[in-house]
Formats: sequence, structure tokens, C-alpha cells
Amino acid sequence: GAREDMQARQRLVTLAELKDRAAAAQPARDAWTALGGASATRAQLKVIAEIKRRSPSKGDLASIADPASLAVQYAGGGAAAISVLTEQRRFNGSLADFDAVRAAVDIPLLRKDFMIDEYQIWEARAHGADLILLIVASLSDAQLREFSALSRELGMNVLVETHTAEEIERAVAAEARIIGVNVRDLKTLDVDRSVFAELAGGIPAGALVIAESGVRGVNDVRHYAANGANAVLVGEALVSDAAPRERIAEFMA
Ligand code: IGP
Repeated sequence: GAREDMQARQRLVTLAELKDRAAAAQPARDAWTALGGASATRAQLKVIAEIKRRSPSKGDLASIADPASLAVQYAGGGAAAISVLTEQRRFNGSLADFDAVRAAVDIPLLRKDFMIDEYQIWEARAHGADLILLIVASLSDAQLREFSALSRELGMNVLVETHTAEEIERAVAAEARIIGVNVRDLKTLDVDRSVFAELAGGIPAGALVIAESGVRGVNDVRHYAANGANAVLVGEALVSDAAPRERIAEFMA
């Protein structure tokens, strides 16, 4: 179909071309400030609302006819940022989805994918991303540093994802300022919400702490907030809710 063709073409974009597009793109928005990083108290819990069509654990989550209008609802509900899955094989995402969302809202966007190459970081910026995801478990320390440095050079912030105390140490050593604890184990796909409370205390003051995955409703949000989350990253619960705008407002109240 058209989307496959589009992706096939996008893979043929040379790095040089991507660099030209990144240079021509609007400067990155300040995700750090949007997530409350500049606030002295960080009292207001922030929401990163995710656009995710399917997941390896649950299969198809929702038929998202129009990612742009979902994004507008997220922004209207007060989301601080929007995460857009671009990984195709397991999550049925695409850069076309990302582009549609970019055209529809002006808040910071996270390009959510498994970043393993500098090419993808240039690609993210070329498409107007403001924030990228780096998963500690899938990168070496050297990659973590290099990819973080490149992202910052391009004006983007980095969400560094962890799942163990050791990974938090590696994130801190790489000078991560926005640290996510994913309560889903990416190897087994099991969700264990208690992982957040166990690990969040190990994140140094100064860094923003993001609770990732497993939010079913406002009680889970409260639980993460009570255990030190500055923001929550919510996918499935929002894409499958008939009223995502109201749900986000409820999470933040
Ligand atoms: C959202 P949930 O349980 O609210 O749908 O989870 C987000 O944390 C999850 O999609 C995620 C993810 C990832 C997906 C966290 N880290 C890395 C793909 C790759």
C-alpha cells in the first residue's frame, strides 16, 4: 500500500539529504521545559501521551483512523508532549504517522523507536522531532554517549529509558537529564508496576523522572506520582479510551 511505498522510499534517503532536511527543519521545541524541568518545585505532574497502534504484548490496540486528530485531543487535554511510535514491524507505526502529528500540533514530540544508529537521530530531527528515546538495555555506553551528544547538538532532548538499578547508573554516567523507568520488561514484556517505586529513588535530584508503561487509570498515575514521577508516559490506556482529552485532564488534576 501507499504507506509501505512511502517507507521504502524513506529508507532510500541518504544521510546527506537527511542532514539538509534537519538543517531546514524548524528548531526543536524545548521538551525539558515542557516536562517541568525548569520549574523549581515540579509539583505539576506531566503527561506524555502516546500514539501506538499495536504492541507486541497486546496486538492491535485501537484502530487509529487519524493520528492527527488524536494528537489534537491529547494536546487539548493538556499533554506536555506526545510520543509517536514509528517502529513498523511490531508497533505498526511509521514516519508518516509522525509527520501527520507534527503537522497537527505544536507541542514537543517524541520519536519513539528503537534507536541504534545515528541515521535515525538525524531522521528524527529532519521530521521535526524534539525528543528521542534511547534505551539503555539496547546500547553500549559509547553509543549512549554519542547518540545523546548528537541529539543535543541538534537541539533535541533525550529520554533515557531504564529498567534496572544498573541501567540507571549507566544513564546517570551518560549525564542523562530525563530518565524513564519502564515497568515493562522488554525481554519478557511483563509489566510489574512495583519496579517504578523500587528504582525511582535511585535517580539523582535534578533529573526528570518519567514513569513509563502500565497506566490503566488515574490510580496508577497517583501511585507513580507518589513514588517520585515527574511525568507519566501513557499509551494503551489513552489510545483505547473514548475520551482521551478528559482522561489526560483527570490524570493531571
Ligand atoms: C507506554 P503503555 O503500557 O501505557 O501502553 O506503555 C510506553 O511506556 C510503551 O509504549 C513503551 C515502549 C518503549 C514502546 C515504553 N518504552 C520502547 C516501544 C519501545
